[in-house]
Amino acid sequence: MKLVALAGGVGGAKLVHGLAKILPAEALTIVVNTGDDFEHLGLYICPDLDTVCYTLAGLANPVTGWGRVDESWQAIESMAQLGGPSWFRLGDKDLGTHLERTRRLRAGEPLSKITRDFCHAWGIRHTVLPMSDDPIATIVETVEHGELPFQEYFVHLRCEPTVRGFQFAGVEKARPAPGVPEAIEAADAVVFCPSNPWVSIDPILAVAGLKSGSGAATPVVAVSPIIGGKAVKGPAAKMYTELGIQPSALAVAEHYQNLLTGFVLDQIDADLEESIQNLNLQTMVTDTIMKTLADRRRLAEDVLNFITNLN
Ligand code: FO1
Repeated sequence: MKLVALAGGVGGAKLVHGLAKILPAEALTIVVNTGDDFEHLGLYICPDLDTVCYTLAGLANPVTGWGRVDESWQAIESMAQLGGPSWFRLGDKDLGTHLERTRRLRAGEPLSKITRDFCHAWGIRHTVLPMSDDPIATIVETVEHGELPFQEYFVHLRCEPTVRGFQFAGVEKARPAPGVPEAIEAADAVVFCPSNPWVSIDPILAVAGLKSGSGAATPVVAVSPIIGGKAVKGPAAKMYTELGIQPSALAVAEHYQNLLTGFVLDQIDADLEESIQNLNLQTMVTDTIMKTLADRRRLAEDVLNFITNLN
């Protein structure tokens, strides 16, 4: 089975890690959101791409989910001592990634090629692709501050502003990265990882597109990032509420509805299964919480079994 997984940061990285433990290298292509990317301190930072790669390489910080394990913070702390901006915590090891990526981007190399080389250096065998080599910036429209660049909203303002909507600046001119359309075309199934629908999966769909949906040749399955009305991590549930939608697995299924064949929801939300099936989606109820590596693998196995048994 050839699978394409669409992923944002921490939640998406956990499921693709599980999938990568089961599927051989040629059977899994991971397309990662780059809408969160930004230039900071003169460096080009790709948070979701790095989170996915560090996780697959076993280099991720297990506490935060982002950044590197066994990290030190000397550079950012000496900068803070000088009065420099330290709200976005870049660790010393992580800085090496940003320095080298920025150097190569400035030399004119595309992000997809740099990512391929970094994956090779980190021992990652599965294909990891940025959604695009072109700049696309997620902008969060807020009540209090108007339009905010994503990391300004997410990290600097701790997701506190009230969300009114989103824009993906640059998407009209952007093309999917080389390999993305080909991987989707060749896929036996596409999985939307349990990432934020608004700011992780939607930007990927905005540039990479998918032929919609139920009944189309390639099955598309989403795993809910909302469990019991709450996001496992991050502001997804808060965003739904502020946009006037009650956060739930059903709301996620409705969000993606026209693209999906199947939907995976947590056992806590089993009472929503019938409503989701009424959207003309096939469903699987399982334990979707991924605390351990074994959990990642188990959920990945469940998702693969679900896909194999879709009608
Ligand atoms: N998230 C935070 O909440 N605070 C940080 O200081 C922070 C730094 C950071 C550095 C590198 C990196 O790759 C990710 C980092 N993140 C940080 C996570 C990141 O902002 C978000 O997880 C994603 O953009 C949302 O998926």
